[in-house]
Amino acid sequence: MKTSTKKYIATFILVSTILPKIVLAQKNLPVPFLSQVPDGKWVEPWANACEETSTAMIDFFYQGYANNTIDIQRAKKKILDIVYMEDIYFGWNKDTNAKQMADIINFYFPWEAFIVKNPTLTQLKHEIDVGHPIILPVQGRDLHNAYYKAELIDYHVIVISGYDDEKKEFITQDPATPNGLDYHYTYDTIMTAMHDFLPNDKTYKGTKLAVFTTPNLVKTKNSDTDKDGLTKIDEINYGTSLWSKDTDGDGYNDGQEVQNGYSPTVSETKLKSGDLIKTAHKPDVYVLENGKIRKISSMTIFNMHGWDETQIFVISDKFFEKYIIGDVIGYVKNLYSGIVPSNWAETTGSDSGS
Ligand SMILES: [Ca+2]
Ligand SMILES: [Ca+2]
Ligand SMILES: [Ca+2]
Repeated sequence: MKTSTKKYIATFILVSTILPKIVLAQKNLPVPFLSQVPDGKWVEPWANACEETSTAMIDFFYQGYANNTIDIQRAKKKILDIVYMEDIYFGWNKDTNAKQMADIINFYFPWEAFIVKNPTLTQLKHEIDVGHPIILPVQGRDLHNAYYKAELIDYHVIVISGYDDEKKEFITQDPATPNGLDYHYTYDTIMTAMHDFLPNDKTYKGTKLAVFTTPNLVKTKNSDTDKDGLTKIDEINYGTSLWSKDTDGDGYNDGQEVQNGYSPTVSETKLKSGDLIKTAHKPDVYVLENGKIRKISSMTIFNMHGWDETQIFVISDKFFEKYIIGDVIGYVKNLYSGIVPSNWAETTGSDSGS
């Protein structure tokens, strides 16, 4: 082998082995940051909502939301939903430990959580490398965060979203301060502060563990925590709630509706005049009017009425078939302005096809 060829190979090996390490030295997953006090007021349930807020951040992450795109109302609703899940499952919501957080996730969320005791630095970083943020219970005062309120010095929960090998720091989403977005703590600080909850200010003696997460459903896909006859994977496919038996609130359980061919997400019995409907398999949109349904002849007519696609209810074929079909909503001629939409009887059903 020629010397120049050897040099080339040596350089190639050097570059290809060192370069990936340099690139991986810093990594941060786009977990959207949420404050546990969305309104800035340290009152219940928010003052004790670090566990729920950490879970909510990771849920938004697995739903594909990037950094900083969650509005306050949406954040509040998600956190309150989790408080409600804890109330219905445990009968209380304050200070949930690692196992209880993992249980709530595994019961009610479309992703999974599992506890790893005494995780090493390498294990924690590996989770970030594979795209899985971590929920970390800590002894709050060990984080030495100057922004904290005094009452947070015992049990606290944060999200590890990234790491920086050059600075030897974890990048976290810390819900206890408005400055918690991408908050850096040293590796040593995190490894020291890591403790599961123990009551009576004893968290510093709690087990060292972390709650790892994964979007892959393995253990829980066939579970039916809300006991409505639909498994977790069914509920995800039908878009129904994992923690409510009756997603659309019409008095019929999700499983019962699916089994009988009705929509579990649209309260079909409560549809009223003016509502827009369609079925899942056909593009035609209809407006409900005095118990009859009238087809909207084109997108132009739809837009001229000021309707919006988000207003359309996708109903079951079975319920659709119960309706009497009325006149099409099409064009009417207007001598002065040309063509205007009509919502009333003299329509012809003609369609420009536009
Ligand atoms: Ca279910
Ligand atoms: Ca359900
Ligand atoms: Ca229902």
